[in-house]
Amino acid sequence: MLEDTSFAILPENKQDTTGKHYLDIGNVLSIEKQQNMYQLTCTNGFVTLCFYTDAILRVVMNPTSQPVLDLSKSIHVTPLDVSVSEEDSEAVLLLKTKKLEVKIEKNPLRITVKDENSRILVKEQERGMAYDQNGEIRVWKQMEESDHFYGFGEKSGFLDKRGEKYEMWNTDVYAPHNPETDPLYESIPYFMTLRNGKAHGIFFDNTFRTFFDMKSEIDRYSFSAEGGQLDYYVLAGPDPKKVLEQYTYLTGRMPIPPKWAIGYHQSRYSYETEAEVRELAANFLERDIPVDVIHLDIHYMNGYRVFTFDRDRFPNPEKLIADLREMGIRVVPIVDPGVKQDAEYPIYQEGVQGDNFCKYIEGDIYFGDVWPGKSAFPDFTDEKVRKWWGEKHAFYTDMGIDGIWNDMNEPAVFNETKTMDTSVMHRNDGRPTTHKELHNVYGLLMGKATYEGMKDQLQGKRPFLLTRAGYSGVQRYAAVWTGDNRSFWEHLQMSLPMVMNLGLSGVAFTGPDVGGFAHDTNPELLVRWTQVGAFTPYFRNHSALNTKYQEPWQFGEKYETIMKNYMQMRYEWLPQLYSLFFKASQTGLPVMRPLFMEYPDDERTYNLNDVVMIGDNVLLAPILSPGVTDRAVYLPEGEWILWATGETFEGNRAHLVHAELADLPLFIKKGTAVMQTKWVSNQEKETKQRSMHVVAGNPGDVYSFTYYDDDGETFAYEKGDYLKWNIEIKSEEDAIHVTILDKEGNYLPPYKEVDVNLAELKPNQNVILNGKTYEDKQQFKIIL
Ligand code: MIG
Repeated sequence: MLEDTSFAILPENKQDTTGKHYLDIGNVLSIEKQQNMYQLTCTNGFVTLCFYTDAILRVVMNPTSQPVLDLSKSIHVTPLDVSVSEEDSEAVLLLKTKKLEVKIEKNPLRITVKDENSRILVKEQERGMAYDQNGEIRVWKQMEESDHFYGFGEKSGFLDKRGEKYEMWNTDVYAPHNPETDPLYESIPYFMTLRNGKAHGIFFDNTFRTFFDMKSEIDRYSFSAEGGQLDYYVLAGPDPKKVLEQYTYLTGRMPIPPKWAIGYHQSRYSYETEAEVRELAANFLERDIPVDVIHLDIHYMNGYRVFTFDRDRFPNPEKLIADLREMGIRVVPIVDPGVKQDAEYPIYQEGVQGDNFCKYIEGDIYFGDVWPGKSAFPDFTDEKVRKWWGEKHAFYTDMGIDGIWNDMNEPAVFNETKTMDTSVMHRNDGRPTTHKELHNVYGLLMGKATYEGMKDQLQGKRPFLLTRAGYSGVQRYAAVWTGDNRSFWEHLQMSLPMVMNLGLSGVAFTGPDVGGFAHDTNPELLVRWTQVGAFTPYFRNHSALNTKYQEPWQFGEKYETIMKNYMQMRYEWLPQLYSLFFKASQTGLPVMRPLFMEYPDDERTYNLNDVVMIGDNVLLAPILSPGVTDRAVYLPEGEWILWATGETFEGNRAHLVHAELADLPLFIKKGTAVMQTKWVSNQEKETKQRSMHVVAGNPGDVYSFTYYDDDGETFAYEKGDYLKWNIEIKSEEDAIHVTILDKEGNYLPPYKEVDVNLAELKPNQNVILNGKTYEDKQQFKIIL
């Protein structure tokens, strides 16, 4: 293709970075206050401002008419009643809430937003809001020397996005996933700025193709879209956690996942027959290697028709699913959006007869080539179609399936543009508009249809959904895997910043294909990747057609033993991970996170790509290169205990840590605790044992955390059937206090006690549990 040659850098392709061809919004001519909205009429357009909370400001610019405020596909809250003080003068309108100070300069319109301490969050100078005659809209903001940028959803490359330029346009990228490969499958037009240890966020809620440019100019960044309104939210922070809470307040948080979904998933494109799947499952059981899910990729279908099984390959899927369930394993099948054009295929018939497919304005169905050949695509922008699609999932749930894998939902189409014709006219719940406008939300809305449909069918059980494409808010419906990576060490390395930035973008439940999808894996890479996978929020090993098989036993016993050990470790850590997922469902905070989230004042964490945190007290420094058994590990302030050996490492500096192939450098912060269980067997995953591992700290250390548990598979927690403990660990000169500050919920777990193990206790220190001193300090129990 021509783009792959030097033709791509033709002189005519030079882009205008000066912004000269844009028309500025101009001066403010009048301001009208309507309820909680400030409506500005300007020389060249209209702008509305509105506070959603004390800490969240929305700004909307429309070049030609009053802004339309209810178009969002991801905002699921309405503005609160925020009290705003106003100071109006000829040149400036000043608006103040408890958390924000908004300065609106009128000639021309320039907006500066400060926080309660008069710290500047966003500021417009020479350039502000503007647009061009093709409908592109754009805004520039001042960029400080100390700004670091994070988020942007699913992007390759390093953690800190300063100096990058990104495009949001959901795209199926089989290869390559290079640091500059952009866009990928997800579009999350949101980012967080860290400036001198304080953070604020911007959510640019525009579903057209959008751009974020932190590269072209030294003191300005900008964001723009190919069409629509300039509609964005400023989130006040002031720290990374608060920004994320604010962002997920707007776009929603993940539901508590079923426990089985946070276990290990085994996948391949494809396990092609029932016999193969049975053998696979038997292997896991015989070898006592944990697995919760086996995925069925496209070969299970009859001619790639969704909602069918190929009965030659899978003669009795119902029985297969039931038998696997006995073994403690679930089946998750893939479901793509493309519906094969086939007059004899019921789904196609219903789709045509019910008028459920995407169409051109003239009324013809849009067809594109995907796996089944010529296919039609459900119009998920329509409530009626979403319901239809959701109900169709009874086909799977009736068989005992409670998880679905959505792929190709960018939507991917085998053609030059890789997707649907942008002139396709979506119904959009009564407000018809083009695919150009709704492309980026096609996957999100398919996810909504699928998740809600599954939830209805499952009658009280939690569905699991995995998706490739999405938009802001995707966390409400699905986990996200990072698509078609390769079995390269570079892709193992890149998976960490990718997962961290997805987490910083509100999507806590993510992970890469462990072992790598395309290309052939090798035992060393697979082992190192499995060590990381054991701690990524989503843990699935997946590989492509014609590549080496990469199940944990494929490379012999030596490697199998190591991988099995880490996979069992995943299950030992599930009580801790589950509590963190619970937190994510409440606050939006990610399970795997960058160090700066916990240590925003520590500059050395700002672009740290190879060390990650699990929650706020566990740190992972995996080996990410071949042949390496020693690596530098930067540890933030505090003292850190190497999990495997109990050795103490001082924080605020780097250490050289040794790790043989069997070793994973995992640290826990002194003075904190984690919850654990024991691995029993695949059939007995709901274990009857719980323990709390406490590491005594230094005098004065106080740590509090939440332990959460419930039945792990129903929505009974909504009615109070859960267990929630807020626990405090306090270290003193002569005692360690373990105190359950409060208990909540009616859930009666299968365990009746929690074993408490204490590490790092000094001989003169007592252990005081809920105010009572214990004799046997090493081993004692909390009775439920
Ligand atoms: O590459 O369904 O990303 O996980 O195995 C074509 C086959 C389509 C892409 C997915 C991959 C999956 C594959 N799919």
